[in-house]
Amino acid sequence: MSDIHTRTIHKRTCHICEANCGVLFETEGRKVISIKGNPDNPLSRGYICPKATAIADLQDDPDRLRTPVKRVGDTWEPMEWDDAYREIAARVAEVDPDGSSSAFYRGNPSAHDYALVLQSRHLQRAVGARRSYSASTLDQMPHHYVQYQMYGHVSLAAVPDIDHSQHIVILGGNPMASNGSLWTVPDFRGRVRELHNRGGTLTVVDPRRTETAKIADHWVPVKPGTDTALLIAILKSVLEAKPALRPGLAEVCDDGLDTVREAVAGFDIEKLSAFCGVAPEEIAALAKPFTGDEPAALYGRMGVSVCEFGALNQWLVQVINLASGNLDRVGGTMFPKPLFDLVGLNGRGAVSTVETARGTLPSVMGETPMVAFADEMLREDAGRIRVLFVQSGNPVLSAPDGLKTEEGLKSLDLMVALDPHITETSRHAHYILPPCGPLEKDHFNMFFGPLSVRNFGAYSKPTFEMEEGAKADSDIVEELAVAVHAAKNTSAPNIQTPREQLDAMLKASPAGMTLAEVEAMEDGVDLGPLEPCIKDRLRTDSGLIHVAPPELVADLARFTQSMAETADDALRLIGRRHVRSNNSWLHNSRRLVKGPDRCTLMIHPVDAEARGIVDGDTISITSQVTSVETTAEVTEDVMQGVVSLPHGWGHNRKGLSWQTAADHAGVSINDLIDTQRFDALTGNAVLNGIAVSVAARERAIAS
Ligand SMILES: Nc1nc2c(c(=O)[nH]1)N[C@H]1C(S)=C(S)[C@@H](COP(=O)(O)OP(=O)(O)OC[C@H]3O[C@@H](n4cnc5c(=O)[nH]c(N)nc54)[C@H](O)[C@@H]3O)O[C@H]1N2
Ligand SMILES: Nc1nc2c(c(=O)[nH]1)N[C@H]1C(S)=C(S)[C@@H](COP(=O)(O)OP(=O)(O)OC[C@H]3O[C@@H](n4cnc5c(=O)[nH]c(N)nc54)[C@H](O)[C@@H]3O)O[C@H]1N2
Ligand code: SF4
Ligand SMILES: [Mo]
Repeated sequence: MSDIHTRTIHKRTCHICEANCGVLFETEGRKVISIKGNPDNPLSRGYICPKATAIADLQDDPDRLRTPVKRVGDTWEPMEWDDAYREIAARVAEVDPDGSSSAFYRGNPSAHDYALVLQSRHLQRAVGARRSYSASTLDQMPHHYVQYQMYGHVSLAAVPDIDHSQHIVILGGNPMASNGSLWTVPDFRGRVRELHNRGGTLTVVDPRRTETAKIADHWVPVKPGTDTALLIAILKSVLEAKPALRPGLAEVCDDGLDTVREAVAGFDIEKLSAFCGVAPEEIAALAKPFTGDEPAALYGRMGVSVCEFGALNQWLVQVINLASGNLDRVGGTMFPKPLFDLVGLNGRGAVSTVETARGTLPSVMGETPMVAFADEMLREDAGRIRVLFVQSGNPVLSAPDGLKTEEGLKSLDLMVALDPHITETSRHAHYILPPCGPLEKDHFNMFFGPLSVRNFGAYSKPTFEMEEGAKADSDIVEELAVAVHAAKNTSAPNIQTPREQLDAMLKASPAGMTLAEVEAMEDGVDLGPLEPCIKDRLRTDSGLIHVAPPELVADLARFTQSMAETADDALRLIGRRHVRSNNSWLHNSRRLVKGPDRCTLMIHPVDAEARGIVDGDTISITSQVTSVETTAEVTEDVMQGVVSLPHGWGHNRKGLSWQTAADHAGVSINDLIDTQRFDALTGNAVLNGIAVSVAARERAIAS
C-alpha cells in the first residue's frame, strides 16, 4: 500500500478489455503519477493501449457516485449502505418473494471482476431469480454453442497460435481496435510484425477496411451477413485438397467429416461467390493457407457471430481449421491450458430452450436471449419481469432497440443497478449501488486464461486501500444477498470470500498452485506457449470431437433458403470499434474523448454522391425503428452499399451523471436496431447488416 510521501510501483492487470495487459502504476499517496506497460509480463510484453491511462480517470472520476442513491421524483437521495440494503431487501420480499418475476442482467465489466462473478451467484440465489440475461447474447453465444456441440464444453475454445503461425485469416474481427476478443492477444501489432518477419501473412475479411485490414497483406470486403457462403466455399476447397484428416486428429474425431462433405457437396462456388460478393479467385486465395502445409489459423469474431447464422459460421470456422489439419497444431488453433481451468472445474454448460414473451427461444448456458429482454418487461401476463438487477451493464445503449428497452425499464416495480454512474440505463433504477474505484479492487484473469495465446494466469492486489465508506462490487452483492435472506426469513449460506474460493479453484486446476504462490508472482505465472493437448481437453461423452452436430448440419438448409430470398437494395449498417473507447463506458475520460467526433457515419463516396451528401454533412439515418442524426464521414474505407456507425454512444439522454460523456453525446446505433432478428440456434442478437436509408438532413427521408 502506498504511503503519502513515497513513490511506489504497483503491478496490475488492466481490467478494461480481454487483452489483460500487465500495467505498472507509479503512485504517490493516492495519486497515480504514471501508467506504463510492464515489460516483464510474459503475455503482454510491455504493451498497453491508450485505454490503460483511463484507469486513473476512472479512479479519480469526479462524477462517479460515492454512496448508494435512491430515486425520489426527479432527484437522487444519498443513503447509508445498510439502509439501502434493508430497503431493497424489503421490496424484493414484498414484490416477488419467490423470485419468479425477477431477473438479472450482467454486463461486460462483470467478466473482468472475478470476485463479482463468484459472489453475484449468491445474490441471485437469495432473490430466487430464474431468468438471467447478459451481454453474451449480444456478443458470443455462437462460440459457446459450437464449443459445447463439438468439444463438449461451452468454455473449451481453440485460439489462433499467432506466435507460431504462418497464416492468420480473420473474418469479422478488428483486433487492432478491440485488442482481441475470445482471443487474449495483447500487443497484436507486435505479434503481427513478428509474423511478417517470419514471412507469414495476415488476411482480413470485413466490409470495412479496418485498422487491422490496414496492416494486413490482403483485405477482402464481404457483404454483411453473407460470410456463411464464403466459409462453405473455403471448406469445399479444403476438403478437396485434403480428403482425409491428418494422423493425430483422425483418432480424436468421430466420422462426422463424411457427413460434412455430403452436406456441402451441393453448394455451387459461383452461386456462393455471387451471394457474398467475393470473386471465385479471391475465395481460392483465401482458401490457400488451408490447402497448403504451413501452419495457419482461421479466426472469426463479432462480425460473423452477431448475425443470423452466427453458430453456423463458428462451426464452419472450426471445421475448416480441423479439416485443414490446423486444429491442435503448433501455429494453428489450440486449446489453452491455463493456470485456472474453467473447463476442468465447471460442468459442461448447457444448451436448451426457454419460454419467453417471444415464444420458445434457444437458451445457451441457462440464459434468456437479450432480444426478448424488453418484451419480457413489457408483457402483461404473469411472466412479466417485475424486479431487475442490472450488474455493470448499460443495455439501453448496448442492446437492440434502446427505446423499447427504456420503456421496459420504466415499467419495473423494482430496479437495482450496480454501477458507478447514473447512466442511460441506471437512471431508470430505483436504487443505484456504486462500487469503489477500479484501483481499490483486486483482479484475476478468470475468463481470459482459457483464451490466451500463452498458458498464463495473473493475480493483482488492490493498488489502493478502499476509500472510507466504499465497497467492492463483490462485497455489495454479498451483503445484499444476506439482507435479502433476512427479509425473506430464508437461511443465508456460509459464503466464503472470493479469495478463499479462488484459492480452492487454483489448487484444483492442473497447475495446482495456491493463491499465495500466484500472488507472489507479480508479473503473472507463465506456463509457456500453447501446446497440442486435445486428448486431455475434450469433454464429450465419447471423448471424440463431434465434427458434424446434427443441429448445425441442418442449419445449412436454413442458409440455403436465405440465399434464395431476394435482397433489397437498402444500405446495410454495421458497427465499429475504436481503440480509445470501450462499449459505452469510457466516454467520461477526458483523455480518451478528446479529438474529432468519433460517432460519425462512414459512407462510401459513391453512396454519398448518390444522395448528395458531402463529408461533414449532418445526415439522418432511418431504420424500421426510428431515425437518428449524425455527421457523415465520406470514405473509401467502407465498401459500397455499407455504412458504419460505432456503438456505445447516445449520451444525449437526460439526467446522466457522466458529464464529459454527455458533452460528447453522439447517437446510439442500437436505437436503430430492432429485436426481431437473431441467430436461430443460439438466440444471439443480430447487430450488423441492418437495412437503413441515409439522407442529407434537409431533404425528405428517402434513399
Ligand atoms: N450495435 C452494437 N451493439 C453492441 C455491440 C456492437 O458491436 N454493436 N457490442 C456488444 C458487446 S460485444 C457487448 S459486450 C455489449 C456490452 O454491453 P454492456 O455490458 O451492457 O454495456 P457497457 O457499455 O459495457 O456498460 C458497462 C456498464 O458498467 C459500468 N461499469 C464500469 N466499470 C464497472 C465496475 O467496475 N463495476 C460496476 N458495477 N459497473 C461498472 C459502466 O458505468 C457501464 O454502465 O454491447 C453490445 N452491444
Ligand atoms: N477499443 C475497444 N476494444 C474493445 C471493445 C470496445 O468497445 N472498444 N469492446 C470489447 C468487446 S466487449 C468485444 S466483444 C470485443 C469485440 O472484438 P472484435 O470482434 O474484434 O471487434 P469489432 O470491432 O466489433 O469487430 C467486428 C468486425 O466485424 C466487421 N463486420 C461487421 N459485419 C460483418 C460481416 O457481416 N462479416 C464480416 N466478415 N465482418 C463484419 C466489422 O466491420 C468489424 O470490423 O472487443 C473488445 N475490445
Ligand atoms: S489493450 Fe488496452 S484496455 Fe485492453 S487490457 Fe491492454 S491496456 Fe487495457
Ligand atoms: Mo463483448
